[in-house]
Order: sequence, then C-alpha cells, then structure tokens
Amino acid sequence: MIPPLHPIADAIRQHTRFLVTSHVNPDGDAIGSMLAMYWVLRTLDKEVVLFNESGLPRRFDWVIGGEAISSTLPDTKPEIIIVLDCGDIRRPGELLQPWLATLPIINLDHHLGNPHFGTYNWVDQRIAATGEMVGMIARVFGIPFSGPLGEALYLALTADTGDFCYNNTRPQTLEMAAEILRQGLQAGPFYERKLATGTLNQLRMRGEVLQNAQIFAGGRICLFRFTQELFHRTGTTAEDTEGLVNEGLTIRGVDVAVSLREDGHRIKFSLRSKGETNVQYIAAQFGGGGHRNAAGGAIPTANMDDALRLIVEAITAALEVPCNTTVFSS
Ligand SMILES: [Mn+2]
Repeated sequence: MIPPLHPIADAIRQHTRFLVTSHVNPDGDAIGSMLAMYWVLRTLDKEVVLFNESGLPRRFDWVIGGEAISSTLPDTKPEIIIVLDCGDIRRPGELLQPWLATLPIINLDHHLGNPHFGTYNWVDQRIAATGEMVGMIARVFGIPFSGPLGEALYLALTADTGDFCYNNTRPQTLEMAAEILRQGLQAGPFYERKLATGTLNQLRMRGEVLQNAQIFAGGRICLFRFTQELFHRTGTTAEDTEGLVNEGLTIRGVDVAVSLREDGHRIKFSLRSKGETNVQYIAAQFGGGGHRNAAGGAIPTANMDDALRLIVEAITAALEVPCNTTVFSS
C-alpha cells in the first residue's frame, strides 16, 4: 500500500465541504480525475464544488456530470481544496490563488518535479494518471467503479496513457481499467463518444498544419505551428490543436515532436518524445513542466520565429547531452 493514501483518506473523512480543482486548459486526466473525485465525495455524502478556471472544454461535453464544473468560484469558502493533476500551485489559475494561500490543500499529482505544495501530498510520477490515484482512493472507501465514476476514471486513464499505449501503462493501470469494464463500462461506445467531438474545420486546419510540418536536427525534431491567422481563416480555436503534436512522432527517426501556438504575448509550446528523451527537462527551462515524454509551457515572446529558434536550440542541446534529471520549476 502506498503510504500517503491513508492520511489522504483520513483527511477526506474529517472534512465536509470540498472544492475540487485541476489545471487550466484541462485535459482528459484533469476532467476525469475531477469528476471521479466528485462521484467519490458525493457517495460519501460530502458537499463538493467542482472548479476549473477554463471551464469544461467542448470536447468533453459528453462526459456525465461535466456540467457540474464551474469556471466561477462559489460564494462560500470550502473547508479544504483538492488540487488534481497540477505540477505546481499556480496551475489552477489566478482566481483560486487567494484560497489556495489560506485553506488546507490535498495535492494529488503525478507530474515530475511537483514541489509538494499541499497540506497533504500524494505525488507519484510512476502512476499513469491522477485519475488512477482517485480510483485508489475510491477503493479505500469500497466504492465500486460503476456508472459515472467508472466513466470518469476511464477517461483519465485513457487520456494520459494514449489509450493504454504509452510507457506509463502499468499492470495496475490495466487492472483498474479491467475493474471498470467489469462494472459495466463499454469500451467501444466510450471510445466513439471520445473520438467524435471534432469538426470539419478542425480537420482541415490540422491538415494544413501537417502540410507545413518542419524537420530540424537532422530529422530528430518535428515541428508544427499554429498561428492566430490560421485559426481566424479556418474558423478554429486553440482547443482544436489538442493532440496534433503526437503526429510528429510517427516519422521514422524523430525523437522529439514540438508544436508552437501563438497566444497573446507569448508562444505556447507542447513537447512529446520517444523513449529516454526527457522533454520535462526542456520545458522546465522555460518555466513549464510535465512528464518525461509529454510536457509543455510558454515562451515570453509574441514572435513565432524567435520562439522557434529558442525551442529548437533547447531541444537540440538536450538531444546532444541526454539528461534524465528532474528540474523543479521555480
Ligand atoms: Mn495527468
């Protein structure tokens, strides 16, 4: 049994009014782990508010309970805040910072370099998804992975393992997935609902980005670019870029795929890698974070070409001197 699990279960027992949050621009693990925690707490007769500063992304509007996620803070303070899938305390966004500074926090996360910002911390980078941790908490309370809880957990697991393909897929991950299926979730219909959330505009925009892919470092880096001009012309938004960066890794010989996206006065980047190449180390150089094979952050420039030069330099340097060191965000 993992040591922090029981102190966290005790902290849940001892409190009544919870606020559950995750990072801005939530992914499937952020949404899935929030909703899974919601169903666990509801089963335990707790009061629970779900808060995400970005709200529920449209591509998750099919998930049961998604409408419970609010992008505005409730009028009354909770007793305790559960922060899910956040590598540091800034990740939930600005609105929540005053409460995060004054209320007790349960920090459940699996990002490299999480500085244990909570009152109660369970941080384990070996665990595939934060949702898997919530599932383990549900087990402590004897709550079965049925109905909406099973769906939320399955969303988290599939999101962070690339549908059980990435190296973070462990026997325990699949055992949890098996437990969810035994409780009635149907993998096919789930996958179809998750898959069919795009638009023709999105498909065409992504086609254009793929068409303009660039290669650097002798074929070891593949780079994609998303500009505001492209979004305007194709009727798409930043949300439509989700996951495209992974396509770069399909090229033989590419070790790192990177996408750059114009976002106001900064350029956001997303990194993916194969094998031992640690992109968390690269992202941390720009104040970002993530995992060994998937990380992201932002470069403080509005100029795409400047950002491109900086990120390609950093990746090239990392490829030349492989580094497995975890870098803590400042
Ligand atoms: Mn995660």
